[in-house]
Amino acid sequence: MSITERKREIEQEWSSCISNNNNPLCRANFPPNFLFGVATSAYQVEGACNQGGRGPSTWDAFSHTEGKICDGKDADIAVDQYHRYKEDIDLIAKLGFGAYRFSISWSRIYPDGLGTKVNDEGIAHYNNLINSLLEKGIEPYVTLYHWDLPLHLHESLGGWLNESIVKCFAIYAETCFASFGDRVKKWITINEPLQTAINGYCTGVYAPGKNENPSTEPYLAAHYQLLAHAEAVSIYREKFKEQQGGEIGLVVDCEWAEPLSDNIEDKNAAARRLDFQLGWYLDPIFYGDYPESMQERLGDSLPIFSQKNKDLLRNSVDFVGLNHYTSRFVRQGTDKQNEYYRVQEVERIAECEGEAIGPKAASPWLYIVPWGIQKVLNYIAQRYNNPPIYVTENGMDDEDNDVSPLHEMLDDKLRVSYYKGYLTAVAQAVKDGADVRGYFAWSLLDNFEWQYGYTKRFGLIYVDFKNGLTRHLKSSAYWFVRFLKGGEGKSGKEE
Ligand code: GBH
Repeated sequence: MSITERKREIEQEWSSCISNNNNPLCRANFPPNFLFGVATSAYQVEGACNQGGRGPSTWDAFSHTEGKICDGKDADIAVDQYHRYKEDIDLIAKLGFGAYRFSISWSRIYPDGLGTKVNDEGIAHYNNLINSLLEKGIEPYVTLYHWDLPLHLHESLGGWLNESIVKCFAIYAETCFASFGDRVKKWITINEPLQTAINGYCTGVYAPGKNENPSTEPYLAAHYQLLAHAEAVSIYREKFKEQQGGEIGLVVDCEWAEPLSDNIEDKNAAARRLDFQLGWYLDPIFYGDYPESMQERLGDSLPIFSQKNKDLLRNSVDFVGLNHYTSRFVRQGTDKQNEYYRVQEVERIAECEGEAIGPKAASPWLYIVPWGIQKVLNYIAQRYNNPPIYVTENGMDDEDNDVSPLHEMLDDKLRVSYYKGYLTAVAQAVKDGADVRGYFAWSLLDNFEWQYGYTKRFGLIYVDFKNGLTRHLKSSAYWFVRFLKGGEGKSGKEE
């Protein structure tokens, strides 16, 4: 079947489903207690890399290495949220979001990561951030690890490849629970362990930039991330949960994999693709071990869980966080470039014979496919017995450009239509029965987009990097203001 035919089939199904249901989209399509928030991560927004006693992270070292970041920039200053958090919190309040998902920089708490001496200035900074959020009625959703590993842990231990990192993470996590848990009720241990495993240790496009052992190291890095997660959760549950009354989870990322045809080979390939993204992390948590398809294909490269590991991992989440941006058609095939896809025997297809799976955003990987999020949410609900889910990131990027006047950059019509489409699909998944409790837009503001530097803009708020990092609301931010007030759609008026 051609991509054109397959796409037409799915889109017909999708458009008949939305025209029967929640059209036009409005707040009332979601349950009244459904949470809307906005997200960032420490390295991408904080800056102040040498201030407040912060130690260096692997991303400092990586971004300072020539050739790693496409515009040659780093996040030493980023959008300076470390100093401007009050202004940013005012903006979150103005937009009407009920929650802010941010991450703590591990090396602000323990500058060398070892967990011997806590940096009080780091603790004070996050206390200020959390208190300011609460003053405005914004709930903090706190990620402990969003890729910025204390550099010393990489240099002295080999980072995620060494089992002793599990202990270091546990100490760090415990310090955070003890310091902030009286006010933070939602914890996320690790953001997208898949990306650290693959881009950190297979392709090397993320810190620490390793690609020498692509058929073994990613699986080791994933293994110790899972164990670190489980250890932190067990500490939270044993020492803090009863008194503090919060919840803890993990954030996984998954692009939807749609079989290109009804052939059994393609269906199996798409199923494997999901195993190698989601099952890799969620199967050990819900079922105690890696998916069979991974065990079969990886053999000895896949580490083994001891009984003790399995017991610790099992049910080690109160909720699943899902980061989702895009989808692909998938068929059985070989990818000779990338060891991770080669071993899965899958080929991901975004464009074929001039037809794409959806319109393109700025990042080369990001195609706009709203129906994909409904499918991935329903898949998680079915496969893992309907756990509580938060969509912890969803959004799209525009290309930075020097020529367009500001007012054009601010009128981000494509982003507005992205959010309308994806939120419609999330509402649909809720109606289908998936236990989705909340949704976070990525991102609050334009920021350091990893290997793409500042060339890609994901923000609802524009940051003028040439003029003192001033913040300007984009059309999508105004769209959220209306949507969150319950106005959007009610008049029946479409923009
Ligand atoms: C999220 O990852 C991150 O959590 C967030 O920090 C980031 O800013 C946001 O995405 C936007 O990128 O080039 O084909 O190898 C989302 C998962 C991981 C998806 C890297 C794209 C690169 C694909 N992303 N991946 S490719």
